[in-house]
Amino acid sequence: MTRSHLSNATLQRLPAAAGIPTYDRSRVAPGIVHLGVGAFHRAHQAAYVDDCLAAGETDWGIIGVSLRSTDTRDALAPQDGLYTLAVRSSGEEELRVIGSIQSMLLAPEDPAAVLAALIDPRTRIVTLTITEKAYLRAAGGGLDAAHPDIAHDLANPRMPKTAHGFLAEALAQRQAAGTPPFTVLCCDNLPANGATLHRLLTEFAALRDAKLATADGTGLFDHIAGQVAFPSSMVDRIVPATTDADRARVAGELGVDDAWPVMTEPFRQWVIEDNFSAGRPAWEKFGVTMVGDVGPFEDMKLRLLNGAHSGIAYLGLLSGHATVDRAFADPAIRQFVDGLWAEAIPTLPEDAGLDTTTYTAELAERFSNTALAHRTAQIANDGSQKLPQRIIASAIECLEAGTEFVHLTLVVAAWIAACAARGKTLPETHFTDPLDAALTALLNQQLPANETVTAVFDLAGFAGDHAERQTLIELTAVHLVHLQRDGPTLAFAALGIGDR
Ligand code: CS2
Repeated sequence: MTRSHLSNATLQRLPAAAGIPTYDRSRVAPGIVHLGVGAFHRAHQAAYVDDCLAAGETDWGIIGVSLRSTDTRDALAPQDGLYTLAVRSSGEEELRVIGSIQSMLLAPEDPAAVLAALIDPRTRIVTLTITEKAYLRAAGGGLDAAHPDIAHDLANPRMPKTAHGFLAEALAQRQAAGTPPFTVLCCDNLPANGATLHRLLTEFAALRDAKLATADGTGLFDHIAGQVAFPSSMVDRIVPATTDADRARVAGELGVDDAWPVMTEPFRQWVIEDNFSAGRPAWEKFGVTMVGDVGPFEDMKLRLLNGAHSGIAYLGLLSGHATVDRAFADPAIRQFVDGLWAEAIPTLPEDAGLDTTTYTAELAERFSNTALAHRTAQIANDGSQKLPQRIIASAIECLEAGTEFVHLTLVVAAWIAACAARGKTLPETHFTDPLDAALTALLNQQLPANETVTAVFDLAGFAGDHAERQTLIELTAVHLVHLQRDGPTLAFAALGIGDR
């Protein structure tokens, strides 16, 4: 007998232990369009919005947009946008069905429908979690104008592929129709994420204005530069990829199938700059921190949580640990993370009221959550896009301040060594990176460590043309020599991290 699936029709049949939307979903009006409906969005922003809807703020429903893959739409459309959020801590699991995603659109299939949602005057906020690489930054940090998708979007403004193309066309159409612009709320792990997206989008708009010959002072560039709000935000919740075992367990609990339940931890945090031009939900009632400047929170999260995550991922993979909790239980890696935090903490502003002692203690607990089984290979993806804000930024600040460090550069060396280990001690596609083709070609040459690191810095644009770039390269190369000679054991020993 096939089991029925999660949908509006089966909601009321779910066991009492599973939380379900307590509001009338048919009365919810759309107010947010979200680009990039991955598991992270569904565990984070969509859950906060679900709280708002339940509290009666019913005009902030979410229209979800997938920019590339069909998976989420295929899973959620037959379920009326419903899915289960499984909040897991060691020994406990709490299930909650989230109802805030009203509909799902697939950009490659129907770009016109996505644009229609974006220009709908009811859409007052556009949120994004499209991952670091989808911002299409060139090695120097500016917009990668040579990227084929950017060229495509400039040539076909009404059939865009990229987030930049969609946002630009929608903002242009709203401007032409006299509809006020939506607020663009970036929720990706980029430094100054709102300001970064603002800069990239104005670069895109300038190219577009030039192409459409509207650079007459009334073009899109001026509109986006002057009229559109881009608050920065810090988002935090650990969301491991869902496994088939998770699907089976959740279906067993609910008594109906859910094609794609989302796994997460109890902790969640969202800090947002309070700069919304067209209104916003009263998120502060549901645990969101609204601030004037999110910078210190973002840096703390990127450098302490994500920086440690990348270190745990690459050193964990090289040490044979498949999950974060197992890697973190390895005394050498645990000690390494403490050393990394000790180097990164002084780079954070002292006067911003950050409590790094409590924060790192909380992180240690979160990384030890055995119920999450957060795979090191998942975090290892896209290192070239992640390391600049997680690791390189701290290292540069240490160099500028004249403080010594050794742990930060070991993360960079471990990334390079883990890339080189693919197809050897690690499966070929264990994790991927947008620079894989060039990286693999380079690593296959088996150059001396110093040359390898220099070439990797060139490829990924690490440290740009910073005066201290060469020092960073040399410090990284020393670790790479150790890793190549005898794996993490020797690299740790060189840091004084003891027998394992
Ligand atoms: C992780 C993040 O995959 C990764 O790179 O470091 O996804 C991390 O789990 C989240 O940022 C936590 O908020």
